[in-house]
Amino acid sequence: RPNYAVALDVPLSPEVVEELRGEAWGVKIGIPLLLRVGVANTRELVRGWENVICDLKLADVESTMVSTVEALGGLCGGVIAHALVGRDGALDGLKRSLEENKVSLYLLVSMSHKGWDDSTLEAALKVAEAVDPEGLVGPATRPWVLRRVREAFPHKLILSPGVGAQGASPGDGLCAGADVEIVGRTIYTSPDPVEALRKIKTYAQEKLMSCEGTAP
Ligand code: BMP
Repeated sequence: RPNYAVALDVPLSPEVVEELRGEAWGVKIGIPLLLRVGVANTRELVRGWENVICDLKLADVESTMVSTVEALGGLCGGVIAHALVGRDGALDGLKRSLEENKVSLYLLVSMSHKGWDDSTLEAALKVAEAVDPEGLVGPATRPWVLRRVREAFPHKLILSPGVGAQGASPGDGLCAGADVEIVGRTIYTSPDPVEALRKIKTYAQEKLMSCEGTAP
Protein backbone atom coordinates (compact mmCIF):
# COMPACT_ATOMS: atom_id res chain seq x y z
CA ARG A 1 0.00 0.00 0.00
CA PRO A 2 1.51 3.35 -1.00
CA ASN A 3 2.65 5.44 1.95
CA TYR A 4 2.54 9.21 1.89
CA ALA A 5 3.79 12.07 4.01
CA VAL A 6 1.93 15.34 3.59
CA ALA A 7 4.30 18.30 3.39
CA LEU A 8 2.29 20.85 5.30
CA ASP A 9 4.16 23.98 4.27
CA VAL A 10 1.02 26.08 4.71
CA PRO A 11 -1.70 25.53 7.29
CA LEU A 12 -4.89 23.73 6.34
CA SER A 13 -7.99 23.65 8.50
CA PRO A 14 -7.77 21.31 11.51
CA GLU A 15 -10.64 19.27 10.07
CA VAL A 16 -8.79 18.70 6.79
CA VAL A 17 -5.52 17.90 8.59
CA GLU A 18 -7.38 15.40 10.73
CA GLU A 19 -8.90 13.75 7.67
CA LEU A 20 -5.52 13.62 5.96
CA ARG A 21 -4.20 11.83 9.03
CA GLY A 22 -6.42 8.88 8.23
CA GLU A 23 -4.96 8.64 4.72
CA ALA A 24 -1.26 9.34 5.27
CA TRP A 25 1.77 7.73 6.87
CA GLY A 26 2.88 11.03 8.32
CA VAL A 27 3.12 14.78 8.12
CA LYS A 28 6.21 16.81 7.28
CA ILE A 29 6.41 20.23 8.81
CA GLY A 30 9.12 22.82 8.50
CA ILE A 31 10.16 26.41 8.51
CA PRO A 32 7.30 27.77 6.33
CA LEU A 33 4.56 26.43 8.60
CA LEU A 34 6.42 27.17 11.84
CA LEU A 35 6.96 30.78 10.79
CA ARG A 36 3.42 31.19 9.55
CA VAL A 37 1.52 29.87 12.57
CA GLY A 38 4.12 29.41 15.31
CA VAL A 39 5.22 26.35 17.25
CA ALA A 40 2.18 26.16 19.54
CA ASN A 41 -0.36 26.23 16.71
CA THR A 42 1.70 23.76 14.70
CA ARG A 43 1.69 21.41 17.67
CA GLU A 44 -2.08 21.73 17.92
CA LEU A 45 -2.50 21.12 14.19
CA VAL A 46 -0.49 17.89 14.11
CA ARG A 47 -1.71 16.49 17.42
CA GLY A 48 -2.45 12.79 17.07
CA TRP A 49 -0.23 12.17 14.04
CA GLU A 50 1.99 9.14 14.49
CA ASN A 51 4.85 10.41 12.34
CA VAL A 52 5.61 14.11 12.66
CA ILE A 53 8.73 14.76 10.62
CA CYS A 54 10.37 18.11 11.30
CA ASP A 55 12.06 19.18 8.12
CA LEU A 56 14.42 21.91 9.27
CA LYS A 57 17.12 20.87 6.78
CA LEU A 58 19.56 21.03 9.65
CA ALA A 59 23.05 21.76 8.36
CA ASP A 60 25.05 23.31 11.16
CA VAL A 61 27.39 22.60 14.04
CA GLU A 62 26.17 20.18 16.70
CA SER A 63 25.18 22.67 19.37
CA THR A 64 23.08 24.78 16.99
CA MET A 65 21.29 21.76 15.53
CA VAL A 66 20.60 20.34 19.00
CA SER A 67 19.41 23.74 20.24
CA THR A 68 17.09 24.13 17.23
CA VAL A 69 15.39 20.81 17.89
CA GLU A 70 15.18 21.54 21.64
CA ALA A 71 13.45 24.84 20.87
CA LEU A 72 10.61 22.85 19.30
CA GLY A 73 9.98 21.23 22.67
CA GLY A 74 9.13 17.66 21.77
CA LEU A 75 7.13 18.53 18.67
CA CYS A 76 9.12 16.27 16.36
CA GLY A 77 9.02 12.50 16.07
CA GLY A 78 11.67 12.72 13.38
CA VAL A 79 14.14 15.33 12.23
CA ILE A 80 15.72 15.82 8.80
CA ALA A 81 19.33 16.97 8.54
CA HIS A 82 21.75 17.31 5.63
CA ALA A 83 24.18 14.37 5.54
CA LEU A 84 26.89 16.52 4.03
CA VAL A 85 27.64 18.41 7.28
CA GLY A 86 29.45 15.28 8.43
CA ARG A 87 29.81 13.51 11.74
CA ASP A 88 32.40 14.89 14.08
CA GLY A 89 31.08 18.09 15.68
CA ALA A 90 27.80 17.82 13.82
CA LEU A 91 25.68 14.72 13.12
CA ASP A 92 27.21 12.40 15.75
CA GLY A 93 26.16 14.79 18.50
CA LEU A 94 22.79 15.49 16.94
CA LYS A 95 22.05 11.79 16.71
CA ARG A 96 23.06 11.23 20.34
CA SER A 97 20.80 14.03 21.50
CA LEU A 98 17.87 12.83 19.37
CA GLU A 99 18.30 9.27 20.63
CA GLU A 100 18.09 10.46 24.22
CA ASN A 101 14.75 12.04 23.35
CA LYS A 102 13.54 9.11 21.23
CA VAL A 103 13.45 11.23 18.09
CA SER A 104 14.38 9.66 14.73
CA LEU A 105 17.06 11.12 12.51
CA TYR A 106 16.60 11.22 8.73
CA LEU A 107 19.56 12.19 6.58
CA LEU A 108 19.08 13.99 3.29
CA VAL A 109 21.60 12.63 0.79
CA SER A 110 20.33 14.17 -2.45
CA MET A 111 17.77 16.86 -3.28
CA SER A 112 14.96 16.83 -5.81
CA HIS A 113 15.62 20.07 -7.68
CA LYS A 114 17.54 20.34 -10.95
CA GLY A 115 20.49 22.25 -9.56
CA TRP A 116 21.47 19.68 -6.94
CA ASP A 117 24.94 18.30 -7.62
CA ASP A 118 24.95 14.51 -7.30
CA SER A 119 28.72 14.36 -7.46
CA THR A 120 28.35 14.61 -3.66
CA LEU A 121 26.12 11.53 -3.44
CA GLU A 122 28.75 8.95 -2.52
CA ALA A 123 30.21 11.26 0.13
CA ALA A 124 26.75 11.80 1.60
CA LEU A 125 26.03 8.06 1.60
CA LYS A 126 29.34 7.41 3.35
CA VAL A 127 28.45 9.86 6.11
CA ALA A 128 25.01 8.28 6.39
CA GLU A 129 26.49 4.80 6.65
CA ALA A 130 28.67 5.93 9.54
CA VAL A 131 25.93 7.90 11.33
CA ASP A 132 23.39 5.09 10.92
CA PRO A 133 20.19 7.17 10.94
CA GLU A 134 16.63 5.89 11.11
CA GLY A 135 16.12 6.80 7.48
CA LEU A 136 17.18 8.73 4.40
CA VAL A 137 15.67 11.36 2.13
CA GLY A 138 16.23 11.18 -1.64
CA PRO A 139 14.61 12.54 -4.81
CA ALA A 140 11.64 11.00 -6.64
CA THR A 141 12.65 13.23 -9.57
CA ARG A 142 15.84 11.18 -10.16
CA PRO A 143 14.93 7.50 -9.71
CA TRP A 144 18.48 6.35 -10.46
CA VAL A 145 19.65 8.24 -7.38
CA LEU A 146 16.94 6.67 -5.24
CA ARG A 147 17.91 3.23 -6.51
CA ARG A 148 21.48 3.91 -5.43
CA VAL A 149 20.28 5.03 -2.00
CA ARG A 150 18.20 1.87 -1.67
CA GLU A 151 21.18 -0.24 -2.74
CA ALA A 152 23.33 1.39 -0.07
CA PHE A 153 20.60 1.05 2.57
CA PRO A 154 18.52 -2.06 1.88
CA HIS A 155 16.71 -1.92 5.22
CA LYS A 156 16.30 1.76 6.06
CA LEU A 157 13.24 3.92 5.64
CA ILE A 158 13.55 6.16 2.58
CA LEU A 159 11.40 9.27 2.23
CA SER A 160 11.12 10.80 -1.21
CA PRO A 161 9.92 14.28 -2.24
CA GLY A 162 9.43 15.59 -5.77
CA VAL A 163 6.08 14.01 -6.65
CA GLY A 164 3.51 16.32 -8.24
CA ALA A 165 4.58 19.96 -8.43
CA GLN A 166 8.22 19.06 -9.12
CA GLY A 167 7.42 16.69 -11.93
CA ALA A 168 7.67 13.13 -10.64
CA SER A 169 4.53 11.01 -10.88
CA PRO A 170 2.95 9.27 -7.90
CA GLY A 171 4.72 5.95 -7.49
CA ASP A 172 7.96 7.01 -9.20
CA GLY A 173 9.74 7.22 -5.86
CA LEU A 174 8.16 4.05 -4.51
CA CYS A 175 9.06 2.13 -7.65
CA ALA A 176 12.67 3.26 -7.28
CA GLY A 177 12.84 1.94 -3.73
CA ALA A 178 11.41 4.63 -1.46
CA ASP A 179 9.04 3.66 1.36
CA VAL A 180 7.20 6.97 1.61
CA GLU A 181 6.59 9.71 -0.94
CA ILE A 182 6.38 13.27 0.32
CA VAL A 183 3.79 15.51 -1.36
CA GLY A 184 3.09 19.15 -0.62
CA ARG A 185 1.57 21.50 -3.17
CA THR A 186 -0.49 18.92 -5.07
CA ILE A 187 -2.31 18.27 -1.80
CA TYR A 188 -2.42 21.61 0.00
CA THR A 189 -3.28 23.75 -3.02
CA SER A 190 -6.10 21.43 -4.04
CA PRO A 191 -9.66 22.56 -3.32
CA ASP A 192 -10.11 19.08 -1.82
CA PRO A 193 -6.78 18.02 -0.26
CA VAL A 194 -8.10 14.70 1.03
CA GLU A 195 -9.42 13.72 -2.37
CA ALA A 196 -6.13 14.84 -3.94
CA LEU A 197 -4.21 12.51 -1.63
CA ARG A 198 -6.60 9.64 -2.35
CA LYS A 199 -6.12 10.12 -6.09
CA ILE A 200 -2.34 10.18 -5.69
CA LYS A 201 -2.49 6.95 -3.72
CA THR A 202 -4.68 5.23 -6.29
CA TYR A 203 -2.34 6.29 -9.09
CA ALA A 204 0.68 5.11 -7.10
CA GLN A 205 -0.96 1.79 -6.30
CA GLU A 206 -1.44 1.08 -10.01
CA LYS A 207 2.09 2.14 -10.79
CA LEU A 208 3.46 -0.05 -8.01
CA MET A 209 1.67 -3.07 -9.40
CA SER A 210 3.28 -2.62 -12.79
CA CYS A 211 6.76 -1.46 -11.87
CA GLU A 212 9.68 -3.73 -11.25
CA GLY A 213 12.52 -3.41 -8.78
CA THR A 214 12.63 -2.75 -5.13
CA ALA A 215 9.15 -1.43 -4.45
CA PRO A 216 8.10 -2.09 -0.86
P1 BMP B 1 6.04 19.87 -3.09
O1 BMP B 1 5.30 18.56 -3.25
O2 BMP B 1 5.14 21.02 -2.89
O3 BMP B 1 7.10 20.09 -4.13
O4 BMP B 1 6.78 19.78 -1.67
C1 BMP B 1 7.90 18.99 -1.45
C2 BMP B 1 8.34 19.13 -0.02
O5 BMP B 1 9.53 18.38 0.16
C3 BMP B 1 8.66 20.56 0.39
O6 BMP B 1 8.34 20.69 1.75
C4 BMP B 1 10.17 20.65 0.21
O7 BMP B 1 10.75 21.56 1.10
C5 BMP B 1 10.61 19.23 0.54
N1 BMP B 1 11.82 18.76 -0.15
C6 BMP B 1 11.96 18.83 -1.52
O8 BMP B 1 11.08 19.29 -2.22
N2 BMP B 1 13.11 18.35 -2.09
C7 BMP B 1 14.12 17.82 -1.38
O9 BMP B 1 15.12 17.40 -1.96
C8 BMP B 1 13.98 17.74 0.01
C9 BMP B 1 12.82 18.20 0.61
O10 BMP B 1 12.67 18.08 1.91
